[in-house]
Amino acid sequence: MNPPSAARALDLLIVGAGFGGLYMLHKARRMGLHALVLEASPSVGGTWYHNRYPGARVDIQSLEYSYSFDEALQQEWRWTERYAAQPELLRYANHVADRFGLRDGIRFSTRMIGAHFDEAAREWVVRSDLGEAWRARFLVMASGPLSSPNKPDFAGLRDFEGPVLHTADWPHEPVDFSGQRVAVVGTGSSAVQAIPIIARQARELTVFQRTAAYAAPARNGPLNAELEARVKADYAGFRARNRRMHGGFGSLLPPNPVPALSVSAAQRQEAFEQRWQVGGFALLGAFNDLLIDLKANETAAQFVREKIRATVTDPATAQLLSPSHTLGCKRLCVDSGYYETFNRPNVRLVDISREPIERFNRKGLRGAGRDFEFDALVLATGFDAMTGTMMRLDLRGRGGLRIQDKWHAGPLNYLGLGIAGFPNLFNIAGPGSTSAFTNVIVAIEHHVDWIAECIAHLDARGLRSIEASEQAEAGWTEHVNASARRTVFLSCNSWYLGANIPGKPRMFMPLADGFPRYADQCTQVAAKGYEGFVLQ
Ligand code: N01
Repeated sequence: MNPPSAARALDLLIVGAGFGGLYMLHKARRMGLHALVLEASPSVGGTWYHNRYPGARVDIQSLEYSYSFDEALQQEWRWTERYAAQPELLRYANHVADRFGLRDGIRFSTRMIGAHFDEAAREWVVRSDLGEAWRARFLVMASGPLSSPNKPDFAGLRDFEGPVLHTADWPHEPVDFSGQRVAVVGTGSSAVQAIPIIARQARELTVFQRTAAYAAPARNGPLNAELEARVKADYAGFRARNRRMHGGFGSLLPPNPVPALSVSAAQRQEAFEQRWQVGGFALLGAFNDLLIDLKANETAAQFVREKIRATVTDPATAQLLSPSHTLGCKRLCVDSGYYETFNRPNVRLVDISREPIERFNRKGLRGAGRDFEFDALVLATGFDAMTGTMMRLDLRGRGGLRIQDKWHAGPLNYLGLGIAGFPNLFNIAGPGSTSAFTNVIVAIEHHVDWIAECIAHLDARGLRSIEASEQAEAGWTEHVNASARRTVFLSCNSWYLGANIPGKPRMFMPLADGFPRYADQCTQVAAKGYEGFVLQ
């Protein structure tokens, strides 16, 4: 890709108009920078644009999962439910785009396909699928950690005559399963949300499960007006308290600061039960060691298995639905009637853990040693998480270094924000940061603010490039690994590890250290003149 002379010049080129890209654009404009967003879709919203499967909703309370950067915005916006559903989240993203006049800074239906760093000019030359090119001083990847759907290469899938839908790439026209026999492959968060609703519509639903999921009840409902008023009376204080929480949310019910095995079995049961009644991720905060001590974790896992047994009437199905891995090692699902759905006469669960799907055919599939027929197929098979989107790009840094070569053994980075060999490129909510373990809007706002300050720092000093040093990068990679080793997260196969994608290098990608500590580290790096980065 030769740098085209006609390429238009920008301060910032931002990839993606989800929550990260929208705020980055707004922030850049406030700084007087000339910025442009490239967005492959025809509209804003990112993950909430694509994941429109039935039942899609956020798993962090909406009063928390929302922007904090503008007081008027957070005061005026009214969520209708405790956990907003996808259409409402999409309306919110559109509202933000309109309220801050962002649309004219976004090139829609334009996919960024590659970017090469021009060392002489110290600029990125970015190309779109429409053959256009831009030169930008900085490239900001706001393409999202969960934006490349995982579509497994099942044998014979093309032979299947019915519709094949993926939860992360759901059609925009309404999908009506009435009277149909539907198959769902996968039982992660997306499936757990979709299955109860599909089961109510379809004539017959067959769920193919490779690994059973832990799900805690959302206890969703209309947003409590008294709570909303209380939060809005001091929204800034509420946000600040959340930013001091490990995951950037949850200050309404902080974790219990004692280890699980320091109390009696009866006290443990009571603590779990209280949190179960609150719903959502509250369960994981019942004790302070559930995600770092396997024995403590097992007490909570056992509690959930008992709930499954008490809910699902057929003992064999209950047994199959009971996970054996560590609770929370794969992200805890937050559900509305998931386990109950398996009591319906039109729903059956098929274990494919030992005998996987062999192949699809015109009428259905052969798996678990049997043939199954259905009219429509839903793949709820997740994402090539954290790196999938970047690894599909023709992204080349200094000396033509390809991102595929740089990351062949895993996503090396420094602070999650920079990559050695890729000057002036910033990554929002990607690997090496706490993004996947954090209320992602908190993670996004933090990254955008940090990037903005960094650019202001460079500009104030007449510096033209910033690049992570290889030494800092190696240290950070070890830090991310060491943080994971102090937790239970290495005890199962998850997308955090890249284990859901055949052939993907296994490297624990998100930082499990907690948002407050991570944010402090980022602040200190900046305060020390961007220690670990080379500025020129
Ligand atoms: O994807 P997943 P997801 N054959 O990877 C199975 C966020 N999110 O879209 O566990 C058969 O969790 C796979 O099996 P296994 C959230 O961060 C949030 O559900 O690999 N099965 C698994 O059961 C979440 O963690 C919400 O053995 C195959 C499922 O497909 C992340 O997105 C809602 C298979 C994939 O589960 C991903 O969730 C939705 C194969 N070849 C998503 N390949 C909220 O609530 C995969 N599977 C906000």
